[in-house]
Amino acid sequence: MTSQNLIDMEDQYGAHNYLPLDVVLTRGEGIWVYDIDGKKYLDFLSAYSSVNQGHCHPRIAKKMIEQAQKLTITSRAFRNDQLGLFCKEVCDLTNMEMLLPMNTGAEAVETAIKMARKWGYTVKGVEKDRAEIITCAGNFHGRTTTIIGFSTEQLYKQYFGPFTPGFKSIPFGNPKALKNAIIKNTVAFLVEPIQAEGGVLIPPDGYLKECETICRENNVLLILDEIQTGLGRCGKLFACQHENVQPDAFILGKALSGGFYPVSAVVSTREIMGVFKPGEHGSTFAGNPLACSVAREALKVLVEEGLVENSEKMGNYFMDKLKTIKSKHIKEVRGKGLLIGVELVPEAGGARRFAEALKEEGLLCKETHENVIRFAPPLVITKEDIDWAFERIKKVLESL
Ligand code: IF1
Repeated sequence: MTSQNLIDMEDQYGAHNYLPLDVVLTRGEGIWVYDIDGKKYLDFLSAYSSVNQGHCHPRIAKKMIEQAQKLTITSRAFRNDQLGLFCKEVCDLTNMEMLLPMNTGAEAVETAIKMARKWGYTVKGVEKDRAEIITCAGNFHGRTTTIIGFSTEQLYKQYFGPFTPGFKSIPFGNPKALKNAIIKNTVAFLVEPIQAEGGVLIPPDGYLKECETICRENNVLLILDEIQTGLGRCGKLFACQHENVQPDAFILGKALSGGFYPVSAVVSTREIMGVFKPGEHGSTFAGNPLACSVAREALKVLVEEGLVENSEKMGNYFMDKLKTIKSKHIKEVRGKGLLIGVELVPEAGGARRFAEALKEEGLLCKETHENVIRFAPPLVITKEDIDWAFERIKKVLESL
């Protein structure tokens, strides 16, 4: 079958909820992916930061195969010999006390919402069914009906209502707005340290720290969605460590499994996570031994291979180079670690055509919103690979 055959089949039988670049990939290794004609591309999206460890990392692949031949799932009706180790290891990394495993990011966000509400009613003393959670304009936390209800992006929510009540939206990056939005029934502030989908939006320095203080003063939980910004992506293990912030809960996903398997989690303190009692929450696949074993190895790889440090180093190196490009299309280059956005001026004709041109040069990336090109390669990238990519990026941005 040719690429075109496969594209046509996907478009005929698959729902059209995406508009992918027309490249049909069949193999991946480290930072590289290969299409069915053998052409190779540098992956600058990393499956939205789920392959921080690089595609098909051999250590994680080996673990996955070993565990798949041993025991894959027990359900939570019984215990398995991987879950406790997984919980402990993630708690140690996050300086937290208890973990609740799920599968996708959106499920973990839903879990954090339930946790915060129950904490509000049973610990903080919020009036029955009146709990409020504050979220930010421009957020992206997933696709469930509750989560899209507090999205501010029409594309994600139009025609999918009615929505779940109990959420209040404030502008991102403005601590005063948080302070003013808090009422006695506020249980949590749910926020991304950097809004990736929002266009790689980096809040003012000190924002998160101020939010932490405001939350503490008002007995409101600070819940950080580090599904995309965490696990080394932004040059620290967690993006909030740039400001020495310790949230009340982390929401993790994506790279937690190195891209092998959907694994997500909420980690928090005993006081907060302790609100869940048997039967109140769960999922068939969550916490299964295959997921736990893969995730444990993915985290070991991240730490033992120094990927967090590499993200910081390579991120700075790449950013400095990008800033030297002289192109009439570029409005701003911004980012942290290896989460970098190049915002184009409105006259540039949209980021999509740049992504298409970069694809021809052997680089895969995706526009976010109209005008931002996002660069987020696997964290195993080397200086030489960045140099190779940079030449091509420069060429496209200066010549198109
Ligand atoms: C799609 C975006 C990225 C996330 C944060 C929760 C979730 C995500 C911060 C939900 C998921 C994804 C999902 C994917 C596209 C993608 C995305 F552009 F839409 F925003 F990465 F930038 N919190 N992000 O980024 O996790 O349930 O998907 O596991 O929905 O098309 P999930």
